[in-house]
Amino acid sequence: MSRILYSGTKNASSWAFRAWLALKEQGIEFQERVVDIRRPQRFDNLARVAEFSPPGAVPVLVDGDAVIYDSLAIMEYANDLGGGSLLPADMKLRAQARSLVAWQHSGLSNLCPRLSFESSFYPDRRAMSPGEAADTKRLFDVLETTLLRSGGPFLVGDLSLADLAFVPTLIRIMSHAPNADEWPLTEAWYKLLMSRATVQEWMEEASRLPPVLLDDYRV
Ligand SMILES: N[C@@H](CCC(=O)N[C@@H](CS)C(=O)NCC(=O)O)C(=O)O
Repeated sequence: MSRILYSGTKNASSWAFRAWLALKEQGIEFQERVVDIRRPQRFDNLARVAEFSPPGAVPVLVDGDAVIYDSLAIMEYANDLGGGSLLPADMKLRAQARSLVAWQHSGLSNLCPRLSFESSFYPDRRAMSPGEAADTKRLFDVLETTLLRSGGPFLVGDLSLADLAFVPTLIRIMSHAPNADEWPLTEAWYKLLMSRATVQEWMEEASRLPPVLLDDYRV
């Protein structure tokens, strides 16, 4: 089997998590090579990735002679390989799912930037700042409305790339905001996603790793 996913340290690599999830959810076989992206070895390791993948970042999927980089491209490829079941068949619903994925990919990376994916695994997590609570409310209000419109339990129809793209963000936020009573549909959706075997497999491995401490978490 020639398909190789260059993934990242599991408690530090939210983008790799998304690509990995889409492949796993589609039942696609692949070998996984975990690239250690912790400092200082991060720089040498990613320089080696740059020898075959222009961005020099993870994730990268190498499938025979195709080098597919960026989590979004890998998620779409996983969906194609698996027959398209991770995007709705209806064109408008598909566009809605892609809008959510694109928003997560291009705009939401700056949401609560100091609540990194790494910080979800810290044993002593701090409280959210007022700004982080406001960012969370803005996002969760949208998710709640989206779930109300879809009728649940997923954002758009069946489980889709949109749900998977949000998993690491939900983990970052929910590990710092245990009370989500204001958004019952979002909380139920979060619990449903967390109960999936794929998500549990990643999180169990990630939880066993030594925490990756980042300087800006507490300042
Ligand atoms: N837009 C890229 C972002 C990938 C990314 O930032 N990956 C991190 C690890 S999670 C990385 O390898 N960063 C190294 C770098 O960008 O120099 C994607 O979605 O795949």
